[in-house]
Amino acid sequence: MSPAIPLSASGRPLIVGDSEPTAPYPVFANGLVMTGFQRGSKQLGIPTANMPQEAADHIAHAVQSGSGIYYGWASVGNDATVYPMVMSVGWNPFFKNEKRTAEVHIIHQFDEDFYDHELRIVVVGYIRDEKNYTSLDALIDDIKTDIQVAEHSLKRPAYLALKSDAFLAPPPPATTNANGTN
Ligand code: ADP
Ligand code: RBF
Ligand code: MG
Repeated sequence: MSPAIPLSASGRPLIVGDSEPTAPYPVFANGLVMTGFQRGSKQLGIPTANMPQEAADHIAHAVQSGSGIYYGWASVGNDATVYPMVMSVGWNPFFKNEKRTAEVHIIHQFDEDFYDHELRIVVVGYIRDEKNYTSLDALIDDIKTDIQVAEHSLKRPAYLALKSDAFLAPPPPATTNANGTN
């Protein structure tokens, strides 16, 4: 028998999906970080880097259900460091958005914002459907559990392997020609 799947305090399974990513994952996307709705996600401790519309639409079409909560790996700008991430794709029923968004919360404390920097992501799996909530606290609690789910689920070897995918490497520095004139 395989060992029992650990549960969150709220009773959700902390490991989701198969032992390795299955189609359509992994899904790759990149784009420059946009300004979002400035709803104070940052003040709530859960800043989300918003993908440009084309990237959001690409992700929504590539992942299994068009909207939902997903997890994977992310890197930013010229930095090669790869971090775990959780992502919300959809219309945020709690806030009644009119456009589809893909918002990435990187599981790392950054010293500075990175608007306009390139965000590269590898989506490795699905966590849950988007929900509507009666309180902001309930939404925040679920996001905190999503973070735990991502951390646990990414430890499996086939998921960990994608952390070193070449797609997440920053673009090579601009080269200069032999006499340095370009
Ligand atoms: P917005 O409504 O503009 O998306 P947020 O409150 O969601 O504002 O903050 C998002 C911004 O915070 C990101 O665009 C990024 O520049 C910055 N940021 C800092 N730390 C993180 C993080 N760990 N994950 C995602 N974004 C972060
Ligand atoms: N918004 C919703 O309306 N329903 C959700 O179920 C939901 N889940 C989320 C899960 C994660 C991991 C993240 C990062 C965001 C989620 N959001 C959800 C989006 C949230 O409403 C948005 O980030 C707000 O801007 C938070 O203030
Ligand atoms: Mg945001």
